[in-house]
Amino acid sequence: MITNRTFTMLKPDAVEKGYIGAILEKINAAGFRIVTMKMTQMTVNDAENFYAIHKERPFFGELVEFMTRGPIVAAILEKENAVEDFRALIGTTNPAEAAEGTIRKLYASSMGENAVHGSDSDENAAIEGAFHFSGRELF
Ligand code: 3AN
Repeated sequence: MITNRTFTMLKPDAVEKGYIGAILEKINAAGFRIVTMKMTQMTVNDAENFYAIHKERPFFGELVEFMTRGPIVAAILEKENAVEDFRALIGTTNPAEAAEGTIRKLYASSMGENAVHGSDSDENAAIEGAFHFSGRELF
């Protein structure tokens, strides 16, 4: 099923560096509506569950440590073709290869600390959004 929603997290590196406002501005300017948003911090258990798909990858431990080291901003975003358009707005996983003007090009420092998450499919957008938000928190 194609939906018009995606899920994002502004990761601990972006929050630590004070980039929340600048990144939200890019998201707004690209035409996304913020359906819901909150600042929260994932526990180790949360991060292991959220990234369970990467469990066997060599960087899994590093990823969990990074994602739990400080607060994140979680949000559900709405726009036509949301998943694909948001992936284009954030740029490639490796910020060194990201296109000019993308959020990762502007604000990320490495493959691991890449400032922002964007769901890779409509199915995962729904799963990831439900991980962080209850029905009462959707506006
Ligand atoms: P994306 O976030 O672009 O969808 P994925 O799904 O391949 O990338 O990886 C999920 C997260 O795992 C990335 N956002 C990044 O934080 C981390 N990650 C991916 N590849 C590496 C790597 N080679 N070394 C360290 N961390 C990585």
